[in-house]
Amino acid sequence: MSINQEYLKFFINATEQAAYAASKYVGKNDKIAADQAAVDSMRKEFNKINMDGQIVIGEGEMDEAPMLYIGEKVGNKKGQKLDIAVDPLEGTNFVAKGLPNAFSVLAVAEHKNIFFAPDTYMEKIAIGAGLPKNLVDLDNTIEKNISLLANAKNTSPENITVCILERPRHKNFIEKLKKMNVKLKLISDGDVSGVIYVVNKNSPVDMYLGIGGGPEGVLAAAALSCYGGQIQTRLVLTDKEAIRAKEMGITDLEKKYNIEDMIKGDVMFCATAITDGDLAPGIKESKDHYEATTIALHKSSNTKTLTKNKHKK
Ligand code: VTB
Repeated sequence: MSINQEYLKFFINATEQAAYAASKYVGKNDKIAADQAAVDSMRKEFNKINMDGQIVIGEGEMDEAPMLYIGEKVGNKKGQKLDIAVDPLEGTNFVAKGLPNAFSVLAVAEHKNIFFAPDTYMEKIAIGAGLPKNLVDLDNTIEKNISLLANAKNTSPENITVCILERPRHKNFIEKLKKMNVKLKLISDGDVSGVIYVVNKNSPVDMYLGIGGGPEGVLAAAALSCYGGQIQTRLVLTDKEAIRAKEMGITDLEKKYNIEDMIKGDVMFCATAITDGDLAPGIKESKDHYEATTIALHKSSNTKTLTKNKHKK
């Protein structure tokens, strides 16, 4: 089975409406209001869609998030049974501070085909398309992964660019990468985009590396499954989170997840830029309209587009 292609335009519309709602808060230094606006708007659009949808990655668990919580049913229950992962505002800091690279993001698969990732940290390593399968591995040293990738690309480490979140937890990684003379793209937030850079022709990134959010890891895996790149991940759990993960049915807490472990079968992925970014221009407003640009992917129909749409305000 695949996801009916008709759905793509409705999901594009959902991230575009959410992106527009969040765009009202660009530079307003209010992360919570921006996120809330995106969530409200995305949820409203979902409930207009002919689908029997369920949120599997969302704003949190039912008791902590009133909207788009994990397990929430969305849609009018009449169409296909779909599981949806959402990050209505990926990069709340970017919107609050008026910085580039904020997106509204979602991924869709058929029921039971998205990994129920708990909202914890996750180790990630991602590389682009057209490389040998399982080339790099989270258990290799960083030096080994870089040299494997450089060899496969017929180049040397100084020509390899690695994207990584600039965080104290990555100090060691960053020092080792500098020693190898690798080029760095240090990002302050937004590792869904960080991972997508590895398959983006305009952004010269060869590898994404480091620890970021688990839900963001699954969303990025959805995008890579459409583009053909590779990502391997592993949950990073505190003792309390480990107990919760077990309750959620995860038996092997050390498991390394590849794309097929995180997202199976057919996939749709939409990411609408809120502020201008490396992957797409942000929301542009005129008096009566706004224009949104969305990365729209559908695996089974091999759709990989950057679509621009005009909406009435
Ligand atoms: C990560 C990353 C996200 O926030 O979750 C990060 O995956 C949070 O990391 O893309 P810290 O706790 O170190 O801030 C983002 O950058 C934005 O949501």
